[in-house]
Amino acid sequence: MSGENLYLAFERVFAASAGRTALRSADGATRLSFGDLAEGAARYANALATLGVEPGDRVTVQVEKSPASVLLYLAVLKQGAIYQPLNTAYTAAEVDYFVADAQPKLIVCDTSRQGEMRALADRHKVFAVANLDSKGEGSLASLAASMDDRHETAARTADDLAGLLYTSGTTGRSKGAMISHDNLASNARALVDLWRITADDRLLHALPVFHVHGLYVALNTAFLAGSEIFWFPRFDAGAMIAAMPHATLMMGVPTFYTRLLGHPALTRETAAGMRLFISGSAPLLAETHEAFAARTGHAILERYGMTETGMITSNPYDGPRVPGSVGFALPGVAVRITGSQPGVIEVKGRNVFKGYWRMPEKTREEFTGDGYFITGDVGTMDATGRVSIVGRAKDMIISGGFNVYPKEIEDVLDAFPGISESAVIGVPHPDFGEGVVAVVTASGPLPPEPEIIAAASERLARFKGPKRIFELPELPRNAMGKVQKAELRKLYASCFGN
Ligand code: MLC
Ligand code: AMP
Repeated sequence: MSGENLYLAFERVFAASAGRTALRSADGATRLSFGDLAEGAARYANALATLGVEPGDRVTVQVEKSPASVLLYLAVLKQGAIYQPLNTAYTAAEVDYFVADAQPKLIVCDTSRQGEMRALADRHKVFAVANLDSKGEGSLASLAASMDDRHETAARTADDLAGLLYTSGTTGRSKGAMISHDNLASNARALVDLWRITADDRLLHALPVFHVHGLYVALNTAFLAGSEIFWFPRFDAGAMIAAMPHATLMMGVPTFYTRLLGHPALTRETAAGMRLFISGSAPLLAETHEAFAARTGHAILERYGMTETGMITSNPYDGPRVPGSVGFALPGVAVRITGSQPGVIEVKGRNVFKGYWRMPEKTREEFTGDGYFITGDVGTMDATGRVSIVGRAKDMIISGGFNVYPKEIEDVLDAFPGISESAVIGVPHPDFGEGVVAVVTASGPLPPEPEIIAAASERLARFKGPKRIFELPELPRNAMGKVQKAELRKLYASCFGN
């Protein structure tokens, strides 16, 4: 059954294209051929084995984006282990939870965070810690460099896990979504076909590689198709536009597109060689879609997905890419709306994950009796099957493509001296789409707003922290005593100047 390891599909492409460029850093410092990817993945896989990692073990990875981090991702697949990527913004307190829950064999962290990660590893009896910095150097890179460049790809079945990606819950604890080799392979193949990705494509890659979008959608499709990747350590509008004449394809969150539009160098000429711009992870405003088309002549193709499901729907490649709509179910994916429209979007197919890590009860709650996963997104579907997302049944904010769960922020704020209770909401933000705002009631004198914001960011990743704090004498509640967040969202709708 070794044929089911996703890495084998990559390996065939790497072997057939060994001499061609696979990944080129935008600053020109690194150029890896597909042959280099295959060799590097083997060296890193041997390094993982030396560190005690066996098939089925979790490998927790919290490192900056570097070409070496791609080799590590490939190596974990090849070795048959389970990749658990973490946002680099997570604080040690946040990482502690993920490590306690996932029980990895190995933690790979940034060199600058070695001390805190070793302490955490001791606490949770993690076998090994290795490091990798933003230049791709560190103990893991050194070990890999000393290893053999051959490693037999581990046998995996279709349902064996390739990834464990944590999504926070609207209530309670974060859940690890168990993602199998077949989930990834089937979804990436569908996207390669749908978006016509080929070996002639050159992908602008500026997304982080710890979430589904930058990791699975972008990398897996590029590896399957044998496309070249233009590698950016982070998003920078000027650098992306400068590279655009050499590229054909871009994937981004809506903030990428609003920032590109804010840059005068984005013109029809700079984008003339581009074949396709794709947006997802958060709603793309119709006005962004229209402004981008007017400036560049390109209709952004919007698609919709989720950590638990991979990609679910996409606008068509040839047909109209309708602003405000996320298009049609991908081939092999069944999508439906429950009850009357708009209603909650449900999805079934090979793309849907295997459940939440060690949470059978939670898993059951999120599926219908007939096996559909309940997304928590609210949408409509027309007679042709075209889906539009109109809201969320889950209390979640998407800021710059990162999910923020109000409950988690409220728990931190409620423990703050002087705050009696809090309600965290998302309101329109010109850069991040939604901006995090906290509305609090005071039980005593409140410190100045910047102090509360700074205190919150000691415990929470900075992107989760409220950008504004407002005080009210009391929070609006309905007859059931539930805080009326919709009222609060109306009240503070223009606090970011929209
Ligand atoms: C950074 N900051 C954010 C933020 N990103 N705050 C809110 N929301 C965000 N997304 C904070 C920084 O900590 C900093 O705070 C301040 O904002 C300014 O930072 P910046 O330099 O302007 O930010 P930048 O590094 O440019 O990052 C912005 C961004 C980035 C939009 C480029 O957030 C990003 O790459 N987002 C992509 C997220 C993504 O990949 N999502 C995919 C999820 S997968 P301070 O206080 O330090 O000054 C998924 C499934 C699917 O959803 O369908 O794809
Ligand atoms: P995550 O859990 O980080 O994978 O985020 C998944 C969520 O992002 C989905 O449940 C949606 O709420 C949202 N999302 C992804 N793509 C889109 C899109 N194109 N439009 C609106 N929301 C989206």
